[in-house]
Amino acid sequence: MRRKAILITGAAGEVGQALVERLAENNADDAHIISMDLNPLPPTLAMKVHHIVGDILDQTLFERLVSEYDITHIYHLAALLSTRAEYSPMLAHKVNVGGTMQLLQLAADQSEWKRKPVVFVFPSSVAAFGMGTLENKAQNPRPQEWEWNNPITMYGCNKLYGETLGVYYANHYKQLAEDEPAMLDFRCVRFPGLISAFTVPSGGTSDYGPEMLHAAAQNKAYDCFVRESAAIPFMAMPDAVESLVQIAATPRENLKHQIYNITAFSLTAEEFAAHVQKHFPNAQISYKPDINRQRIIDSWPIDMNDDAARRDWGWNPKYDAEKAFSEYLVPNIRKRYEK
Ligand code: AKB
Repeated sequence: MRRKAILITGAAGEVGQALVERLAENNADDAHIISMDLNPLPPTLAMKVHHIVGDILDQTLFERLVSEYDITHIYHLAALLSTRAEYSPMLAHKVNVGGTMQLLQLAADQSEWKRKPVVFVFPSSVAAFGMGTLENKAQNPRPQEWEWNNPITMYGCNKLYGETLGVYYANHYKQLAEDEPAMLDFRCVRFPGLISAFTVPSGGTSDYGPEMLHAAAQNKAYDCFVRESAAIPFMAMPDAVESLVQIAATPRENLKHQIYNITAFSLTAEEFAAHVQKHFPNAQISYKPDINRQRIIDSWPIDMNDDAARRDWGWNPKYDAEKAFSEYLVPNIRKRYEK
């Protein structure tokens, strides 16, 4: 019999590393964890899971995997982020759309073969929104999932299409009769900008927040690439990881939707800097807006309406801004750079 396994793609990225750590410590079914990325995992993590250095576009790799393992859950995290994707739109489309399609097809085939849906967890992003103008942004601070879906970045377009493909595979692929089991069980959260104490992001546009903080902890001056008043939603990494685990574990019948906004707190760049300066009073932060990255941040909402996630599966972030800085980010970042 094939061994039960959880597959995590993009495992060497920021969310990936935190999720690997979390699931290696505790996953309800004690399933085998297979992580995959183009890059190796840090050695302390690699020893906890079965890590494969490989490309999500490599079909033969997946054929081998499913011949050995019964994949019950897929956390598909691999993606090029918003700033990076603007520089390489073809590659972004290939990875973000082609990779998602490849994984969805694999999940659908496995679900059909086993006659039991594979749980497919897909992190989407605040980048799926596009507010059009700063006036719209100010007047509509908490869009619902289906509102303002007009992304202006390749990454945002890719994420929105990934969501649509997930819903298609789950609900419509092969035009199932009503009594047939679903092809796969697609569950998606839209993340705000994420902030980790242990990793520094790269290639994203919300990166100015974490970059500012990590720079201050290392006594380095920081030029923020957006203006003081730029506002978007954020979340501390432990909450992001818990949300993925939590939505995966929620009984299907409780989920009234397949796509959920989730968020924790919203800050302007200036408010973010004030939190940083409260803990690192010598932090040198100045503002040198980059016109292209500023445009991206201006297109994202100030906040997101996550009422549905709170109602359907009990989403409730542990960290508001105050607590995120004082209890998670600052103590761990201090330790990290003291070393
Ligand atoms: C990015 O900035 O591209 C990401 C995101 C908000 O999805 N951090």
